Amino acid sequence: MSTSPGYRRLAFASLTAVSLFVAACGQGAASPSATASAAPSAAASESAPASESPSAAAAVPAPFDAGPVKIALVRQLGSGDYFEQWLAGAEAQAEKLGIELLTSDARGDNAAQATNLETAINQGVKAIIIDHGQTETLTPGIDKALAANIPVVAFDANANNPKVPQIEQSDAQLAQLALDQLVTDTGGEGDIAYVYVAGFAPLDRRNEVFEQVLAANPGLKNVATFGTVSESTAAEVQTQAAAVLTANPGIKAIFAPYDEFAKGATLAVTAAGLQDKVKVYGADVSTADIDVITADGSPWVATAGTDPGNVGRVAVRAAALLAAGEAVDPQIVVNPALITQQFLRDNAVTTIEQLGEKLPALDTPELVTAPWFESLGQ
Ligand code: SR1
Repeated sequence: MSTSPGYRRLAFASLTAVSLFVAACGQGAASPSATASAAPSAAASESAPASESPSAAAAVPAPFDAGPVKIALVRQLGSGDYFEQWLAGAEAQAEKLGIELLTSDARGDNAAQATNLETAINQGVKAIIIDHGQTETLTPGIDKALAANIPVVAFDANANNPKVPQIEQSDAQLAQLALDQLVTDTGGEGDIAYVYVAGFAPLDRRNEVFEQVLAANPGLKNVATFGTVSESTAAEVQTQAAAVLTANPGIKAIFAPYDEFAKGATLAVTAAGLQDKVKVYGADVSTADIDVITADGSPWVATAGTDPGNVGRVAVRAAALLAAGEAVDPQIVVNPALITQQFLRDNAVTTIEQLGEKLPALDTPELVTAPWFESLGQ
């Protein structure tokens, strides 16, 4: 668990690239003609853009041509399978590009994340990756970073600033995939429960789809909405779900669109002996999640997600381009896939690496890239 607060220099871990079948296309590749770009770093602005010379395709631009480049990763939350695998991917990508990734984890404390953002600005970083967080608490720091010519890219945080490219996993599609399965399995009828906490950009986007699906399926009745996001989300959701199941014996499905939610719901259903009656539809996937999904009698029958390590790699590549003064798409979308319990069992998938072998589209090395990355060993 990456729970230590404050900043630390990261040891680099490798994560095997994985991929899965993609439900839809539309991924934005980095492009010099893309419309959103953050202000170039001071170092980058002193050198000619790589695209100006004929040999530029593989020429390494400043500041990457002169030793390790500091980039900050400012996280709101770092605990849990999703965030740990995301970080492993980011670290591996950073190592390949000659980036010293300075990572902070606010452990769910928005004020601490704002302070960590200020700290990053003062550390002389060439770009900043914001990972989750609230618009209000992040805005002053983002404005300050941009004013200091430090480009910023945000993953799952609404920066509300056209100079800050946004990375997301297509949360709408992710929710739709899981909910389509829920509707299919339930026939669009019956009591369901929903795990949701407002104020987190990806969860709010998924919630919009949940409300649309409920409206389109009047036979489905959401009898309880509950949830907690903390450093012990799964355990807290388990306790809440147990109470909800006791109070609502008619529930036949739980929509839990975050893997910590889904794990908590799964534990509660199993502890209550309701696994044959109540099914869980989740989000995200990791080796630990695959273990839970494929366990004998597991009620977690479907999840929709990306490879978190791949998303971490995409974020670091976007930050690298911005640090070099290059543009990236204003919206970078990593598409999710539906992964069912049946699929995992049929294919004997027990790890996320094996999942990647079965579903290669989970890895998106072409999403946000540049020829000069190859010169750095990417
Ligand atoms: C508390 S927000 C949790 C979500 O962030 C990422 O988007 C993951 O998909 C996770 O479900």
